[in-house]
Amino acid sequence: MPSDPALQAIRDKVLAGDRLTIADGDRLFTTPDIWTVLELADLVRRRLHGDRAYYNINRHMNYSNVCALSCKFCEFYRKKDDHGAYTRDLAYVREQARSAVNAGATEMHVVGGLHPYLPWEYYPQLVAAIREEAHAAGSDLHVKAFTAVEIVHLAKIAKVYKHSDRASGIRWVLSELKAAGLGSLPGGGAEVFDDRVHDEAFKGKIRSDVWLDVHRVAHELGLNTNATILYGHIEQRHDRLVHMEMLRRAQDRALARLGYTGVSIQESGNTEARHPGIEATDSGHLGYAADEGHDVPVITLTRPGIPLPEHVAFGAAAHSVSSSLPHSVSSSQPSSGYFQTIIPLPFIPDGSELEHLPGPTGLENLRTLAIARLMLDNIPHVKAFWIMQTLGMAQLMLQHGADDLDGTVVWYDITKLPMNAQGPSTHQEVTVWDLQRHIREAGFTPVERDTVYRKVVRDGKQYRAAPPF
Ligand code: V47
Repeated sequence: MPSDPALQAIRDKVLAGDRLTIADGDRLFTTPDIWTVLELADLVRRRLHGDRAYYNINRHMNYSNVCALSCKFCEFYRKKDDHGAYTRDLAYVREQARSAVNAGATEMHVVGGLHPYLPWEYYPQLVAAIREEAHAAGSDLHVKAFTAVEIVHLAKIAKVYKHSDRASGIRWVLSELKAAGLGSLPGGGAEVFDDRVHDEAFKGKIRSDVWLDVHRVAHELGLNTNATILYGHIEQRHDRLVHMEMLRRAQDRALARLGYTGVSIQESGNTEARHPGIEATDSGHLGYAADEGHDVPVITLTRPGIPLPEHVAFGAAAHSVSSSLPHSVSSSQPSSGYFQTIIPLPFIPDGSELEHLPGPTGLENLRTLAIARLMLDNIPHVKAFWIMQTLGMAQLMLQHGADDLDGTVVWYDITKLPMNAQGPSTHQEVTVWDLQRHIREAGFTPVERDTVYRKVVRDGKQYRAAPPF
């Protein structure tokens, strides 16, 4: 029984697996009864994933920190002649791929700034180089690369981007990268889907409509993608909910495209019931293509007793990726075209133009992640990215909505560790043993996954992905 009576109706909805509205989300953000919020998120998380908590062995690689943009929240970017600016050549990329394979990694997460001078050809070559090196070393490495704003940048430098028909240029770029071996898109660059916040904090970046277009086209091409929300800076809590609603609607569309119409649709001819949340947006517009019509069914994955659809069930797409190397160098690991994971990213002010802001507190981080689990009832995974949340907080998050920690990472350059005695450090590595220790201590069973959430089975240095259950 919640100590805040206003949470009772929300609790009933969560127990029944009904979709929450933005107004419900507002209440979850303002209630003093945070423990009920956290408990409900845990309930949903366990419904989806039981006591499993996922991690992967991965490497993050930034090909360049040179960026044409100057986003206020960003500490990563440099101008071409700035001290510390770097751009990696393909020899470096190959060396990183070899070292990742030697360490048993299954994933290379690759992002960079919007480089003003690198030619288009560099990017497919980069993807192919990683794939080739991994194969030459007798292994497979999933390339999860390029945020939506980078994809648009690539379409511009490849001279295929038309404002009148941006989807076709985006499709061309993604198809070329997929042919080179791209396996999925990371969730970065979404920030907060709000025009006011966009114009104040990251004006040069693409807006929500374009970000969502890139992900839609990726889904149409059969690539899975992730989504982030960067919170705790100049946005309002309500903005976070609108962001989640926009993602939720995009995911309804992606799942409907994959043929899910009957999972748990809230049957109603009433638009508000089919898309609860629309009524609660202040501006009355959600700013992207989903506004074109509300004919897409609501598809929740979190109803009790309803098995996850085949594509999103953990391990369902499994097949061997061991030394027999069933994939050609260019073909990527199987994906199917939807949002896999939401990753709430707490704003870390250090070194950015918004350094004067305090950044979110621990409880705010917990609450935001729990609300993401509750609102995003059609996105299977919630990641507590330990690099930004810290491993200690990530443990608490596993108990309140998160099911995934990301991976071993090693070098991370977007946000740096401020507490290193030598100054800010990009070396942020944990061992598999340490990840597992944190997961076990939080009361969960550690499960190594690959990028598309198949269980990884290891045999010495070889690994394969297999259905676990
Ligand atoms: O896009 C930039 C954010 C993102 C700051 O897809 C900041 O699996 C906090 O997207 N404080 C990059 N955040 C990270 C990212 C990510 C990380 C892990 C896994 C996945 C995935 C994606 O970091 C950027 C931006 O939104 N960011 N500066 C900052 N000062």
